[in-house]
Order: sequence, then structure tokens, then C-alpha cells
Amino acid sequence: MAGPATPSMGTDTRDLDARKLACLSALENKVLWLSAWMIHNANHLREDRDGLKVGGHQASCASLVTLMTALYFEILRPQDRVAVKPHASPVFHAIQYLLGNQSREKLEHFRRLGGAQSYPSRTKDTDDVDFSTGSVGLGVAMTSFASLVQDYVRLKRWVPEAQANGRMVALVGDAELDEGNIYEALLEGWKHDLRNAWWVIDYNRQSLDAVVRDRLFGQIDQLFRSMGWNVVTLKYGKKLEAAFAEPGGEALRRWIDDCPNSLYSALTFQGGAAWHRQILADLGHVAGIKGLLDGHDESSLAALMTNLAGHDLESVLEAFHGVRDDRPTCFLAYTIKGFGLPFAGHKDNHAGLMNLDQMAAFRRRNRIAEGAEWERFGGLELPEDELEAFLARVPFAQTGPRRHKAPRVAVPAGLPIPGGDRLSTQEGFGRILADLAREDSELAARIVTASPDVTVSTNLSGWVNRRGIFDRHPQADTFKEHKVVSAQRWAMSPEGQHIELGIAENNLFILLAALGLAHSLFGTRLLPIGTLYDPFIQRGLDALNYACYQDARFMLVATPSGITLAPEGGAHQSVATPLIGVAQDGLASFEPAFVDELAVIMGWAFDYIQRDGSGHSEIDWLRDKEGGSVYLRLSTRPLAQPKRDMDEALRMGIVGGGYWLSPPKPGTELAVIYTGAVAEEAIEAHAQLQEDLPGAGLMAVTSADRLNAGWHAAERDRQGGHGKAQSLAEKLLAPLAPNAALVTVVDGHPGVLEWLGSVHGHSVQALGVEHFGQSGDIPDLYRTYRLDVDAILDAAAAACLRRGRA
Ligand SMILES: Cc1ncc(C[n+]2csc(CCOP(=O)(O)OP(=O)(O)O)c2C)c(N)n1
Ligand SMILES: [Mg+2]
Repeated sequence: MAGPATPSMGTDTRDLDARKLACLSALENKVLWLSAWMIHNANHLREDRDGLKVGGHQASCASLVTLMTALYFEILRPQDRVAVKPHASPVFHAIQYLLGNQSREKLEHFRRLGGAQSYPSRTKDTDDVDFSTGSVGLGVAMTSFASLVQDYVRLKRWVPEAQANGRMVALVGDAELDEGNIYEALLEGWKHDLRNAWWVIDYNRQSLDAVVRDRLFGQIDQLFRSMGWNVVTLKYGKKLEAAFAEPGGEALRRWIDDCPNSLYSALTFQGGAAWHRQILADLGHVAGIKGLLDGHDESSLAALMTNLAGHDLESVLEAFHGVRDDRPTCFLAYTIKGFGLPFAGHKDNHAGLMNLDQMAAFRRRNRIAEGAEWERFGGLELPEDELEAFLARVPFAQTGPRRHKAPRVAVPAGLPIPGGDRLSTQEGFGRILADLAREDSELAARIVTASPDVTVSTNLSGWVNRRGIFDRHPQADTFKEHKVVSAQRWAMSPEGQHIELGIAENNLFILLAALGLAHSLFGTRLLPIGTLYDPFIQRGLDALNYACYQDARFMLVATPSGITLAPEGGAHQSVATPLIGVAQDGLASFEPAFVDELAVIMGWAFDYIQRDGSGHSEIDWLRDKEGGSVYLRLSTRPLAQPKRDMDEALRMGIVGGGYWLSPPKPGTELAVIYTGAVAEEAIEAHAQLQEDLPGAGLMAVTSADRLNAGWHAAERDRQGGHGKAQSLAEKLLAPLAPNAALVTVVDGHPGVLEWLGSVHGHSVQALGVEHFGQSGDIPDLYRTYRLDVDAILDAAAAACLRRGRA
């Protein structure tokens, strides 16, 4: 249990009169009871219909009860935002229940459909969860990026001056600190002069499997300080501090300081008699210790020895109140996993649940009658009206729900299409943004870009040169001042609209999550665009999923992609990302081939990322009313651009996911279907095929994701017996002969398009990339991986042969 002694927190105990403390203490008991009962109820008191363990974490909850009681009922203000350690979800829901923001029914249905969620969820819970958590580490980093976003919108003067800055608070399990993304976020936070972040570490020295290493606290302390954080250690509670002041107390303090974490845990579990035996054996010879032991019965000795500051309301309140500046602060709070429960300190308690007898004893201890388990004040010693009056004054709950809304930013009907005969989609993207950068429009003002050290190589330079880099502190571009010739102008200022990150894709996605929730967190709208190399989506995939899970809104521009990246080689060539694009919920994925398609998609996307379920939808069944985020998979391969008018039908096809570049003759027996940069090969192969099969069609798929989602939704609609829904994929493929063959081709896993054969039962020859790429030029690589014109012709021949045989 080694660790530094608690530094003095100052003497300020503002308003900490005895009545307030008594109320907080009563509520602390109630929160512990409700969280344990909620989990017990979920596990023991409902019909088992599937033989599955329900689960829940009574011990992990107990660990945080005091800290969360102090925070929510005394310290937090409505503008503060909190990421709660995922497995303390019941504590959060219990607190919201006491504050009147959560229904009893939801608690009774904890971990059931429609009930309170196992882990706090912004989208599935209804009691004002600020940040979803679940995948440990991500919620912690989210607070840091949310603080950066708060600075961004404040320095732009988009929040009322009178609106106080919120603290972005993470309640962190100590084992969460093993997650690397936390360190990526810490370093990035340091670079951006992070403010207003509080990380409260629940230092119970236990993870899921084990007791954590001794002396870890020293590393944590050093690490945070080296990143510019203030560290406040909450080690011993008031009772222990008082005992340390008595004769023998110094020796006792040293003994606890030196006690290995596992021994401390074991003694905590075993209780008073074990503490007595061990202290007597180790310190019996020290003057004063016998007297101390004689002065306590078993239960009071156990209470004394486990009086860590993280379970001592007064110590906790002093520590929180003691911080007055906006420096990022880490509270290292010593706690006990399972504190107050029968398995406190047991090394295997992570998934431990009280059995029926233990719960009966716990109920008696809490003086709760059977049938009165959900009563808000049952068993408490204070009068109900005093507690009600206290809760009515809780600062955090003064404004009601704390979610903001922000008006939408108007998006013009169409973005200008960059001109040029041969262009890549990546270059087109850069030019579309550079054009926007020149505009004096609300749309341009609200765009904020971010990139993990690939700003230049993803073509954001034109945008950044005009709009500048965001930094809390203005900094001139030294190279420019010294007249070093460069195409990049990188002045930094609070007005800047690009956030430059170090190379950490996790940070990009978590920043996008925070930027993409600015409307809800801070009441002002941002239109975030993040760029990265396509293969490195996989590096940050969990963080991307995290961003989508909490319904953050952003545009992700991944470029370059696929083996089309050619000489760069296999480590940079993505294969699986198109499938990720199809499968990732909350993310509409596109892979345009031409720049006019890209302009249409981006124009649509600026609107789509702002939708919230209201208003009308242009295409049925997709998430077109709710909106979502958007992923664009782009390429560096220049392609000859089509000369065409962008009419409404074409625009609808591009946004819907596909259109006929060359429509098939009704009843035709063959179609070539392509996505993205292989358009050139598909067009050429189609031209050659038309010599024999003049009716063959050529289809451009701009979004396999949206075509697929529409098809599934239409199928579901019909399965439900509703009408004659027809999806875009079905309509597009309808003119083909029933026994027609499709040749699909994409620079990515072929599975992304081959399902098109199932739409009307057509046979499919699916070309794509199934193995790692390598260095080469496009002709060599397309030949080797079978994406070239010959491969398409061979596939078409094989398809016709098969049809002939059928
Ligand atoms: C990314 C990720 N990996 C694994 C898990 C499973 N898991 C949930 S809690 C936990 C241990 C957490 O220990 P700690 O953070 O110390 O919390 P405590 O329960 O001790 O408060 C693990 C491994 C997870 N939720 N997320
Ligand atoms: Mg722990």
C-alpha cells in the first residue's frame, strides 16, 4: 500500500457544515445500496430465459461510491461533463435516480432491453450520460479532447461569454491506465496546453484478474507531473490521520505505507481479527500500538484500517474543493474494491456478486424492508424532507438536462466541382476544401479539420494555408518570417481552423468524437473533417467505433487507399476498409471515382452530419432522417473526368450509392459493376465487351454501404408485410435478365460488392484484393491482383460460359 502521504489540502471546508455532510453520507449509503441492489435484481430476481449470466460489477461500483457522491451531489456544476468508469454505470444511474432524472423502471430493467445500460451510453440511456464508456481508456481520453473543443469554441466566441467553462471529468479505473491510448492523449493534451480536465483515478489497486503492482502510484504521479498536470493524492482518511497522530501512529503509518497491496487486500477481506493479528505481530513492540488495538473492537479496527481517503467524504470534498485553477488535475484516490460489501479486497471480486444470504444481511444492515428496495430514502436516518430539500439544491441538477442543441449551418445546394481533365479524388478533395477556404460563409467558418501528421499528404494544405492552425496561443510561422520558401503556411492562432495532431489515429478519432458532439456538449455547431491514410483506420478502429457509438458527427476522409497506392507498398495499401465502411454503424461510407461525384457527396455530407431525426428524408430506409457520420475512401490515382451535367437523377444515384454509367439494354445478360479508382479498367473492359454484347451495362457504385443498407431495409420492410418497398440496388439491377451475370471489381475485398448477385439472384464474378499488396506500378499490380482489363474480360467470359452451361 505504498504511496506518498496525503498533502495538506488547505483548510477550506466551504459550507461543509455537519448537516450537509450528514446528507451526503446518507446519500452515499443509498447510492451503494441502490447500485448493489440494481445488479442483484438483474441477476437474481428475473426470469432466466436464455441461461446467460447477466453480470454487473458490485465491487467496482462500491469502489467509486464516495467519490461519485461527492462529485455529483456537491462538486459538479451543470457545465461539467463526466466520463464514468464503464463498470460504475449502476452508481451513475442510482445518482440520477435520486436526482429525479432516472426512472425506477429503468433501474429495475438494468441490463435488459429498454432498461438502464450496463455501461453508460449517451445514445441508449435516457438520464443525461455525457460520454459513453465501455472500452476502457477511450472515455478518459475523450474528456481531454472535449476540453480542447471547449477551448476551440470559446476562443471563437461561439459560446456566451457568461457561460462558465466546464470541467471535463474522467472517473478512471486504475487498470485503465494500462491502455496506451491514454498516453497518446496525455501527450497530445500537453502539446495543446490542456485546461479544465480532471481525471479521478479510482486507485483500488485491483484490475479484473489481479492486484496491481506495488509502487505503481509513483509512476502515475511522475507521469502526470511530467505532462504538466497537478497531482492530488488522496491516501488516508480522517480516522487514520487521527490515529497517526496518536502514540505509535507514525509506526502504523509506515507499516501501512510499506504493506504490499496484496496483503492489504487480503486483510481487508478477512476483517478485524486478521488486522489485529497482523498488526500485533508486526508492531506489537511499538509503544502505543497495544493501546490502539485495545481501543477498537473487530469492526471498528477494520473500519479504521480501511479508512482510505477515497472512501472518506470529508477528505474527498476537501481535495476537490482544494483545486481552484484550471490546470489539468489528476486525483489519485486510494480506494478499496468492494468497499462496504462482503467481498471487499478479495482478489477475485471483479465479477463477484453477493449471494442471497449476503444480500439479506446487506439489506438488514441498510434497514431496508422487503418490498422497499427501490425507495429513495428507505432505511436512512435523516428525515425525508431534509434529503429532498438537499437534493433540490444540488448545483449539478439546477438546469435540468444538460444537453444543448445548435442550429444547423446552411449548406448550398451544390458545391462547385473542381475543373480539370485528369484528377484524383484526393486532389479533388483538397481543391473543394481550398475553394471553401476562400469563401466568407458560415459553412466555411464552421468547418474544422484535423489530421494526425498527414495534413500535407492528404491534400489539406490549401485549406490550412488560408484558414490557419488552431492554437490557444498565437504563434507566427517562423519559416515564413525567415523567408524560407515553402508551399505550407503554418501560422497558429485561436482563429485557426485546423487542429494538427501527432501521429496517433486513436487521438484523431477521439478528437472527432469530441468535435462532432460540440452541438450537444457546448451548444454550437462544428463541421469536423478528419483526414488520415486509409489503412490506418484499423489502428484506431475501436476509437472510431467509439465516436460513432455516441453519435458524434464528422466526415472522415481516408486517403490514399488500396493497392492503387502502388509504389508505397503493402504496409500502406488497405484491403479490408471497404468492408469496415459497410459494417460500421453510424458511418455512411463512400468511394467515389470521379471528382464531380465527390463534390456531390461532400455537399450532401455537410448536411447529413447535421441531421437529427427531424425534417424530411430524400431516400427512404437509410438513416437519412437521423443522419450520421460519413467516410470517404479516396485515391491518388488521376482519372479522366467525365464531361456531364449533374442532374437530379444522377445526384440521387451518387448519394444513394450507385447509378448506371452506361445503362444496360432491358433483358441484357451482363453488367460490369465497379467502385472507385478501378473505374478506368471497368470502362475500358465494358467498351470491349460491348462489341459482342451491345446491351451490357456498366454500373458505378459510389457507396456499397448505402446500397447494401437500403436493400436490407427494403427486405425487412417486405418481411414485415409492409407494401412493395424497393431499394435502389433492386431498381438498378431490375432491367437485367433474370439469369444475367455480374462482374464486380473494386480495389478492396471483393465481398464488398459480390452480395449484389443476391439482390435478384444473378450470378457473380467478384474481382478484388484478398491478399496483402506490395510495391509496384498500377499496371503490374492490377495484373497481379487481377483488377486489370484482362481480368474483367476473363471474368465476363467465365460468367457467360457458366450461364451457357446453366
Ligand atoms: C478495451 C477493454 N478491454 C478489456 C475490457 C474488460 N474489462 C472491463 S473492466 C476491466 C478491469 C478494469 O480494472 P480497473 O480499471 O482497475 O477497474 P476496477 O474494476 O478495479 O475499478 C477489464 C479488463 C474492457 N472493458 N475494455
Ligand atoms: Mg482497479
